[in-house]
Amino acid sequence: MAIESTFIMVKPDGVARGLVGEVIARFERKGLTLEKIRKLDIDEDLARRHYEEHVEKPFFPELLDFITSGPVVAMEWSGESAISVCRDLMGATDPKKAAPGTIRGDLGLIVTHNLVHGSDGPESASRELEIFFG
Ligand code: D4T
Repeated sequence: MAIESTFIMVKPDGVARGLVGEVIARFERKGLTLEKIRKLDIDEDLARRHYEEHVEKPFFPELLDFITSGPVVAMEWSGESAISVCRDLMGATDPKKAAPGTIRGDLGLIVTHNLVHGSDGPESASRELEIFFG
């Protein structure tokens, strides 16, 4: 048994579309446990810290505009292999390519507006949980 904690965020498109409950329900039905949750606005400083590995990428300006465009819902989820299980439930980064049955595959279309973020490994999980929950 490897119980992990991971950072999950419903992005501004998911909050604006009223899909917070849908996302939470999918993780809950899988058997994961919601540990912490908060709604907040992301400012430019926080966006640059959270997306530090993407700051130099060509898509960063668009990502920055989007992630600061409205409130997000930040969460900590725990459970057996929670990091990879959450990534699997979310689906591929580009919703056009994400498998049906996943959050992005069922509910998204455009890569920038891909509804959710989930930590991609144990180091990013602890870094991101520290940024959003201290
Ligand atoms: P996040 O970090 O949001 O969970 O997404 P992923 O882990 O699945 O994907 P990522 O880090 O490669 O991308 C981060 C974020 O940038 C947006 N993005 C990505 C974008 O707007 N245009 C692009 O071309 C790419 C590759 C979507 C997710």
